[in-house]
Amino acid sequence: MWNPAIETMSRENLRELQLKRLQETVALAYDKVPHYREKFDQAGLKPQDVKSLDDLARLPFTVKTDLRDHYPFGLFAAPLKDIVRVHASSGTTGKPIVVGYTRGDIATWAEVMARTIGMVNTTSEDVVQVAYGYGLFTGGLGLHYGAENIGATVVPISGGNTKRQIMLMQDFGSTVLCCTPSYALFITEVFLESGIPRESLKLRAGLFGAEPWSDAMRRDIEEKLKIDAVDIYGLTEVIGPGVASECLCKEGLHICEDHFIPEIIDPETGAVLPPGKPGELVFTTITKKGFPVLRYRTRDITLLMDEPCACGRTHIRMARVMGRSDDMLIIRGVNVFPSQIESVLLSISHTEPHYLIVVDREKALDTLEVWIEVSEELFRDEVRGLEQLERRIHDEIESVLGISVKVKLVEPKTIQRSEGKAKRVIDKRDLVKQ
Ligand code: DLL
Repeated sequence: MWNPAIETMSRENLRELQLKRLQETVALAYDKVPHYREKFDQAGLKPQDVKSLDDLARLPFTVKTDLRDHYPFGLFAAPLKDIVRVHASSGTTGKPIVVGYTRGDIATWAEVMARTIGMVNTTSEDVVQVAYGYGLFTGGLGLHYGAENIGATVVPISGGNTKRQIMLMQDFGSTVLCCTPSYALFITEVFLESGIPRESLKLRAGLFGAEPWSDAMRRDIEEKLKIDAVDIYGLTEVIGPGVASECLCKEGLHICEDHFIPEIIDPETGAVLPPGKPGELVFTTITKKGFPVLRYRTRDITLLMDEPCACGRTHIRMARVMGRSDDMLIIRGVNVFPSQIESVLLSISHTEPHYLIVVDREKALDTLEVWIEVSEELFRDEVRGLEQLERRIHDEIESVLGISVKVKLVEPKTIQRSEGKAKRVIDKRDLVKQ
């Protein structure tokens, strides 16, 4: 554990710390950011109205379009001379959303990232290969600063050039791999094909996140690569990676609650939901000075788990992200999350974890087609085997979703591989609308 004093602190002390920091952050946002002041004024609220943690629920939400409307630096609470770094991610229009960090915020980030990387017991003896993209994306530099903070040897290779990733992993003795789960799969595939013996790698753990993946995909990567794979979560608007990460119990992601307060809300009504109930995740940062956010609606759907964790950490856990309230597909009136389809596909043998979901509209009727790669041996096998598999996938997806889908089995390597976040869904209905 990187910071046992904080990571195992009593809930009571944690709540006390949260309240003090929340009050400071609300005052900072009100004083320094005209947008927050206006929202507070409209709601008839003053920073002093936050007297307990329950008062958080009275504050207005912040949404992605607020960031767009104040592009690029309008929501910064510190002058540019105090901002030492900016990062950005895609917005709802052509312009990205931009966030800024003071020197202190970078230190906070390196702290929460050290906790994240420490989840797999990383020490200064480890060699950490950072294969997340470096640049405006927060993945590369986030993991980089965290690993350096621990004192591990960092290999800042960034994403791409998969053969070279494997060569350096072997030559440098990388023990921890950091990248998106879809890229981890791609690396695994190239590694298995290379015929390089597993013993020549020292790899023991992977920190995979930045996109949704399933437990089934975890097992697949773990078995093929013979490592522990944990899920790490974060978003640019809050800080980047380092918001929440799984410990080796692999039963939910601990949220760094001394820096970020989570809430789950009903995405329709905005009402706060209790632990155990799925809804939209909302975050309030309570230590950031450059870019504080109050009640930021992530659009990610998950639930909070407040039961104690076997690892001894006291910070609350969130379940794996189940989907997004905005990229949930509605097919013939039925809500469909790509993760539901992924889980079915990965539970079936002879299929590879590479798939694509294609949504279209034929004569006003939505169609859902799932492309899935099958194993080489099966593809060479007789047609009957393929037909049986197609039917099985069709039936299982239908029983989970309650709607029928068209299944298309494709040859290995047909679906484009990703070196960053994978694109799993093509919704042609959007193209029609434009
Ligand atoms: O993806 C930060 C990050 C980098 C997280 C590296 C983990 C590792 P953004 O590009 O702003 O930031 O995208 C944030 O990605 O709201 C989720 O929808 C999704 N996401 C991130 N982590 C996970 C995860 C980074 N573990 C958006 N599971 C978030 C599912 C994830 N979705």
